[in-house]
This record gives sequence, C-alpha cells and structure tokens, in this order.
Amino acid sequence: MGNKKQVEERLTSLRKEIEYHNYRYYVLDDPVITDIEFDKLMKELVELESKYPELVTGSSPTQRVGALPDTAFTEVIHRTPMMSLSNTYSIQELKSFDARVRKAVPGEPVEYAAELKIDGLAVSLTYEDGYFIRGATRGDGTRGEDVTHNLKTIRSIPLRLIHNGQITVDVRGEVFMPRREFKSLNEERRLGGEGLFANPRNAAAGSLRQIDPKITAARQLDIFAYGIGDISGIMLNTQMEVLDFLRESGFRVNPNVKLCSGINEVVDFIKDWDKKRDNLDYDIDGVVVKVNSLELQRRLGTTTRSPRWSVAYKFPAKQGMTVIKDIVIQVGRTGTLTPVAILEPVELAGSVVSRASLHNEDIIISKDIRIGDTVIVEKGGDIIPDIIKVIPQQRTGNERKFVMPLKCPECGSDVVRAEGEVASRCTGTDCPAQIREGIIFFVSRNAMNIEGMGPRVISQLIDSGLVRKPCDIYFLSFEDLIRLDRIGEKSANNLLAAIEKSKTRPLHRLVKALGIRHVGERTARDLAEHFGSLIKLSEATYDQLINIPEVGPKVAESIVRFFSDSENLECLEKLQSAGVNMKEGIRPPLPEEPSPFLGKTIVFTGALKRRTRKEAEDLISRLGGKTSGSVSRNTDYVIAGEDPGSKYDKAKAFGTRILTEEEFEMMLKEEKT
Ligand code: 1X8
Repeated sequence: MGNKKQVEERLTSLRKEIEYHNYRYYVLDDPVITDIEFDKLMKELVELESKYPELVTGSSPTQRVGALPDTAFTEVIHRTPMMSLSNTYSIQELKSFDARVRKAVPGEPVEYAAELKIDGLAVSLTYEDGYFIRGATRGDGTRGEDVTHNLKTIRSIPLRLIHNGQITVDVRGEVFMPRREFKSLNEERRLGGEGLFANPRNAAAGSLRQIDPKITAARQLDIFAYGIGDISGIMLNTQMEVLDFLRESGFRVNPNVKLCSGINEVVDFIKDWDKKRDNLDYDIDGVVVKVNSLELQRRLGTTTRSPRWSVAYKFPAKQGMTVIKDIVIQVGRTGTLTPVAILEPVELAGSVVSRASLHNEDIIISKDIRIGDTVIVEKGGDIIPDIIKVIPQQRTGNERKFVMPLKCPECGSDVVRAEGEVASRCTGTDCPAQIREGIIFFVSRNAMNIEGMGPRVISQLIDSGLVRKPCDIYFLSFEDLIRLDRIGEKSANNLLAAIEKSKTRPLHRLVKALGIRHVGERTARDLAEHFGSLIKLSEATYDQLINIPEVGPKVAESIVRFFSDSENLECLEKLQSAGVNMKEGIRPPLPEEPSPFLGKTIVFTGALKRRTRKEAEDLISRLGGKTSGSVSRNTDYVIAGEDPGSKYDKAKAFGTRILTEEEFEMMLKEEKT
C-alpha cells in the first residue's frame, strides 16, 4: 500500500472497525467476531502505524495502553463542577427529600429516575467534537487529577462517540473493579506477599493512580456512565434521555434503572436492590434518586455543594472495623479444624457480627492476623462474615500470634496437616465434634431432611449415648425420645414420623448424607445413577469408580476408603435392616417425544428468576439430561441467568451454545412439561 491517501483510509476504517468490536465485546458483552479475527485486525493496525508513525492519532485503539503523557496526574479544572450528593440513610429522610422537592415546584408532577449507586470512583470524561480528549478524577469537585492515560485502558470508554460525531460533552461516570477481578487480584497479591486491598473500591482507586498504564490495563477496570456535565450540540429533556444518549454514544450504562412516578416506587426499587445486591458482580452502596425532568432540575438548582434535585440513599454498611478478641477452633464433620475469630461485636448491614471464619492456617499467616488486632470485617453474600485485612497501624505490640493446636481441642487426638493441603485435620475416629457435625449433616435439608432434628436434639441424643452414628437414628424409640429434656409426647411422635419419612428418600440423597469426603450433591447423583444401589456402590473398586466420567482419583480413593471402614459397613447394614431406601427409585419414564435435553450436558451460571437452581437441575434430570458444575468441551448448553459467572466466559471461549433463561424456558415449554 503505497499511496498515503489509501493508507489513511485503511487506518480510519481499521480503527473504526476495531473500536466497534471493542464496543460489542466490552460494552454489549456480545462480540460478533472471534478473538483471533480481532487480533488480526489489531495486528494489521499496529503494523501499518509503525510504518507510518506520523499517522498515529491519540484516539487510535493502539493508544489505549500508551506511553505516559506529560499531562498525567496534573490538575484539571472541571468545566462544570462535579457535585457530591447529599446522603440519606432512612426511608423517612428520603420522603422528606421528596416533600422538599414537591414544595419547591408546586403543582408539577414529579417523576424520579432511580439508579444504583456504584461504589467506585467518580470520573469526568471530556469529549471534544466527539473525541475523548481528557479524563479526570473528581478531586474536590472543582479540581481533579488528569488520569486520561489510565482511563483509556478501560475498553468500555469509547475513544470516539458513536453516532454523535460533533458533540462536545463532559460525561460523568463511576469507575469500578468487578468483584471477580478484585478477588483474583487480591489472591494474586496474597500469593506474592503483597498487601491486600480492603475492597474493590480501594483496588480501583489504587489502579487509577498507577503511573504505568500497563498495570492499569491489567487490572480490568470498568465504568458505568450515568450523567453529563455540560453539553453542546444536542437537546435532552430528562435523565432517562441522558442515559439513552450515553448508551447510544457507546458507553456502558447500568441497566438497572427505574423511572418512578413517585417516591413510593423509589422505595420499592431500594428494597428490591437491598435484597439483590449481593448477586451483582460489582459493589453498590445505595441508590441514587434524581428528578427526571431536566427542566425541573434547573428550577430546583443546587446548593454550594450538592444538587437539590438528587439524593443518595445509602444502604447500611457491610464493612466495619473491630478487634479480634480471640481465635478459637471449630471441628467440622470431616475433622477439619477451622480457626474462628471471636470479635468485639460490630453492627454490619443491620445485624450484629461477633464471629468470623478465618478458614485455615495459611490465610491467617498470609493476612498476618493476630489476636488483639484491629481488622476490617465484611458481611458479603454469605451469612458468615470475612476478615478482609488487618490495620497494622493500630497495633500496640500486645497482639499474639495464633498457633494451630497439635491436639484436637474436642477429643485430644493428634492434628495433622497433609502435604499440599491447607486444612489441618483431627485424626480421631471418635471425636464428638465430628460425630455431631456428621449427624447434623446427615439430617440436613438437602440430605435426609429429617424435620425437627436440630443441633440441640442431636447434642442431647449424643450426650445420652443413644446416637453415635447416623444409622442409630433409625433405632430410636418413643421411650428413648421422651426421656430427653424438653421433648414431649407430641414432639417425640413428630420426630419419629419425620425419621420414618426420611427412609424413602432417593438414593442420591442417602449417598450425599453419608458425608463421604469429596462427594457432594452432584457426585452423589452421578454415583446413584451409575450404580443404582448403595450395596453396589459400596462394593465398587477404585478402577470401576475412576472410569465414571465425573469421578477423579481423589474422589475414587475417598469412596473406597469410606467403604472399607468396618464401622461404616456396619452402619450400612443397620440402615438396610431399618428399611432405609438404598436403591435408585423408579426411574422417571423418559419423555415420549425426544427431549431437547436428552443426553445433553447442561451447565447453569448466574441466578435464575423462575426456578431455583436445584429445581432446574431436577427438571433437566427428568428430561434425560445431565447437569455439570463446570464448562468443558462436552458441555452442550450453558444456561445463563442474571449476573453469570466465569462459566459464561469459558462457554464463550469454547463456543458453547449459551441460552438465556427465557430461551431455556421456551425449550421447556416446547417440551410440554
Ligand atoms: C455518584 C454516583 C452516581 C450514580 C451511580 N453511582 C455513583 N457512585 C448514578 O447517578 N447512577 S451520581 C453520583 C454523584 O452525583 N456524586
């Protein structure tokens, strides 16, 4: 290609094409070409630009991870100040805001846009004639820092506005680090002995402050655009139109927005998201409420610091600071010793937290957690809170290091830690803690589901010597039970009925209930299906087991070990003589018409709206399909619910067919189930 004009044309079209595919991939999550094809385009651009360096432009996709410009981190004065929002912490305060607004614009119907409040860093992105020329942090609202070099690495920031070629505008948005990325970054830092980030927001802030944009690029930051500073060249009337404009210009806009006709609808939105927020792949710390009409916004105006037309409703904090009073040991069903931090009680997200699992010895060492330390605790999606990190500045010198005990605190047996494992284990065979936890597991809802047999009753049964193994449950008499404290005739009868009912559970429930190490729900199903009876399973050899597709060496070995234990075999005999179902129940008849799921392997990811994961899996099973926990080349379909996880990305990489929940439901309907 010799002609300069031709070269320029090719460069322009290549850049356009590459940015379009960036947009499909990073903003829409819906690429239309493969990574290989994309790389080919990028390679062509890089080569052409290196031949014609004078034709390289600042907005070329090759410049996303570029050199550090002279302007990096210099002061930027925002053309329109970046206001902060006033915060509210209760519905009552929110209603006062609504009352103030309506009083200020009497007679006007007031609609609100309710949006999620992203817990990240506010930035302003300046576009001139459609080109991204500068990006800055919020700073004090008037002056921020120039971080253009780092913002350009965020692929969901368009270097050039789509469809809106000539516009000059300041786009406001929140830069954040997805939770998944935060977890893997912290894990990497932990392994590398580097300090941990307390939360995704701090990690995002740390990443934007990097001098080397290559480091920022590796951090996978993302952005949600939610507003504009000033704009010239287009007329907009409402906040909802602002969001549409941003979306059409090529920005990622959070889809979880609601136009509310009054404050009560805003309250519904808040309540809904307070419940659902743990399922998102990014942190939110509240809901932003804005008067929808830009005309009314102008009439309401601003105070010196914040707009009168908007307010942030903040969810109760999930993180807090507290002190570790002690570290105790909990012995689990399989003998694992779990260190647990006893905390100075602290209120998080509306409940008082006084314990946190420390998981294992390695985590305590790598986070350098000591008794007496001041720490940051967080209540995440799970009920059990997590210690995020220590604040070493708060140390007095009186903190004590934790040592894993050499003897089990429950039974005095030796504690061992196997080579290559993180868990320390009690070697006792008669450890009361293991027995108790094993029985709690056996009767639990997803195992044999014996209603009314809670931890208190189980402790009583063990203490009185009536139960030592799960099978003993099936030999309890009315007289045995009513002799226990706080168990009357009625509860004794109810318990006996529940025990009786549990005898008819399907085989896979029993296999799971036995609590064989490494045999979870899915493996239990595979084993039950493969062997059809517990006796056959108990007689299986290592070689037979390893030949089952889903069973690996660790699982096979664990099963063989379980069934070579004479006490376990005795227990099986007892279960059998008690009449507990040990056979795969009558197989549901296969559907008459060929089911679209017959013989197919299906993987679920993300939250389903219409059914629980378990119900969906049972359904697939009834339709002759199989479900699996991870995506492989053998996966036929991945069904993606809300906020799908890494399985989704993997499916994309493999080119596996991905179905939305709606498509999945359609296939089921066609199936007439
Ligand atoms: C801050 C934030 C806003 C929005 C979302 N997340 C934030 N952190 C939004 O409007 N959707 S607005 C805002 C501000 O004005 N300070």
